[in-house]
Amino acid sequence: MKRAVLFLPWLIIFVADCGSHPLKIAITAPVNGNEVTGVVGIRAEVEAEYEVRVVNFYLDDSLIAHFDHEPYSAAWNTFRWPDCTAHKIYARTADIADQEDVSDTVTVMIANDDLLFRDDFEAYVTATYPAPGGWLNIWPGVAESTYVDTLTAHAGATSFKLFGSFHYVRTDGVVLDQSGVVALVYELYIKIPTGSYNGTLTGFFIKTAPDTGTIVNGVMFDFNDHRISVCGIDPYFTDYSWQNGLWYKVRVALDFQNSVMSAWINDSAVVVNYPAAPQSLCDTFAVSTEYLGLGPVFIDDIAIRRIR
Ligand SMILES: [Ca+2]
Repeated sequence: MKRAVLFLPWLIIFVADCGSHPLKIAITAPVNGNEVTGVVGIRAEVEAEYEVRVVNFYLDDSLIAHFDHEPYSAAWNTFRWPDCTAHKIYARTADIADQEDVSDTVTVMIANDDLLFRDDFEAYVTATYPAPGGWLNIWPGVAESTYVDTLTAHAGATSFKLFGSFHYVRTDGVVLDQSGVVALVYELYIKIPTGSYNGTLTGFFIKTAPDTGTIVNGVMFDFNDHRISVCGIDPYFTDYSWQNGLWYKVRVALDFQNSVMSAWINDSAVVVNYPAAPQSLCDTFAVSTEYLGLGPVFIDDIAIRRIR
């Protein structure tokens, strides 16, 4: 009798272990009930005893991302959905024993308001190209060195590194939906690190020939004289000089009705009501390295808003 009591706990533990190989998935971002703007990171965590075979993300019951390994992380460009709409996000997983689990559903509201575009480069998997955010490559530069990087950031953990060479400018852009827009303002942060022999241009890209292009309604950090110039219809050379290794805030306001632009560097006005190129040339917002430069340029915290 005494011996049987001693053996019982062993039996209970053995039986419980047979049926317990947990598989559990949860959405860790975004947060349920929150408003979201710009490019949003969707992330999930899985608790599993067996190897995870698959993780799928669903947005409003449509499959939007499929993973067979970590990280379970996808970037969602909310500008492709109407503003002020609610959306459901959940994830499903299965392991190699064909056990399955479904996460709780997260519901978020898109609140882009006057934003035409915004990207802080935090939603992407490190060392990947930010295509899910709507970015497209225009000129290749050093393609293998151009990606979302953790080396430096104006805010958060990551920024977008563009790498240009002597022979190949690196240019990337985002096509904006400007229906109904008569004026806009864009802001971004730019850093050219110490040791980079490069400059940068940001503004609106125009292709002038199959293999040439230019930037209008923008700002240029020239590596030859380390001065900042403004690119309206014609260039305007400011007295503002820039240094390697620092983040600069660039802000440009465009009034298409009056065809003028104003620009600020670190909140100091460098030009006011300068003649600007027409809106018909401004469909693609772009960031670029400088022609004949060599090295990286970092970009972070871009926001483009309509002015009503
Ligand atoms: Ca960032």
